[in-house]
Amino acid sequence: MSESLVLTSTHGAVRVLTLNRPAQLNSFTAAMHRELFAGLEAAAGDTAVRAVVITGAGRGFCAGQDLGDPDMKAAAGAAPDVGGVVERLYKPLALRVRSMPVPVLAAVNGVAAGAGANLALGCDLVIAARGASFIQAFSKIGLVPDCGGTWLLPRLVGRAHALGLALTGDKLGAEEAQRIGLIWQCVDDALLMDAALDLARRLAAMPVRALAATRQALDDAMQLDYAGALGLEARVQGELGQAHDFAEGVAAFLAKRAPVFSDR
Ligand code: T3D
Repeated sequence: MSESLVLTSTHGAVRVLTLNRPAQLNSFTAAMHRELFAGLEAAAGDTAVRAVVITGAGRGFCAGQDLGDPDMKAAAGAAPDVGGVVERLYKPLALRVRSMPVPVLAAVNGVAAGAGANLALGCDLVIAARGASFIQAFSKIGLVPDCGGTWLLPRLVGRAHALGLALTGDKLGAEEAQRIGLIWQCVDDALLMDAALDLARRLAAMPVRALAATRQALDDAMQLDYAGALGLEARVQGELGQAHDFAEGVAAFLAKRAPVFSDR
């Protein structure tokens, strides 16, 4: 039997999904897409899971699309259906990550290129090993950033850095990525998984329904004016204010005890 292309492990309330094509720097085949999507679906459907970490096996995080994947090849003489691949595989994957009911962390262990970089950047928090790097490799092969890159990059680092990264396709080291605000944190290589799991466990113990709603509200507010954002906040607070976790958080605060959050 062939080995899984995405390894799944569970650490208390944290589900870790490890991209597992190390010899190809975990670049995406159609089969790896299916396994990652299924892993995310399973985590979303399991109420015991309260945070997800995505990482890579070996020395890379993910080198984007496997440029030699026979499943992606066009029929003889025809141009490849790159748009179809993005529509059928990368778009649902990016939307799945962004709509998870729990926080999603990327633990970037090595190079993250093309759609692999944007898979990481679409996660809620990105922690990278000092030796890791981010490459918007698309321009070098005549494409535009995909897997959410066109939307994510200018929002994360502003137009100047977004265009600098996307046009040059230059490699950006993890320290610099943290400095310009592309990622949350850069840690020593040997500490990456411990740091990612510590942070994921911390988030898992928090009111994760509110954390997922915070991600959604921040994304939604980018399309709104100030008054619209204030209205959005009132609506979402109205919903969360009816939930168990808010009552529990307030009760625990007043009783000077640790809260036990359970909503998802
Ligand atoms: O259908 C569609 O195409 C639409 C979707 C597009 C989304 C995209 O992601 S487009 C962007 C695709 N990705 C790239 O263009 C990146 C290609 N890779 C690289 O530029 C370099 O490999 C890296 C800069 C990421 C790392 O360089 P380095 O020197 O550390 O490693 P390497 O020697 O280049 O790679 C190691 C092995 O992984 C090597 O195989 P080998 O020679 O040992 O058998 C290499 O061919 C393989 N590999 C790396 N990236 C890919 C790959 N194989 C297939 N596809 C890859 N993307």
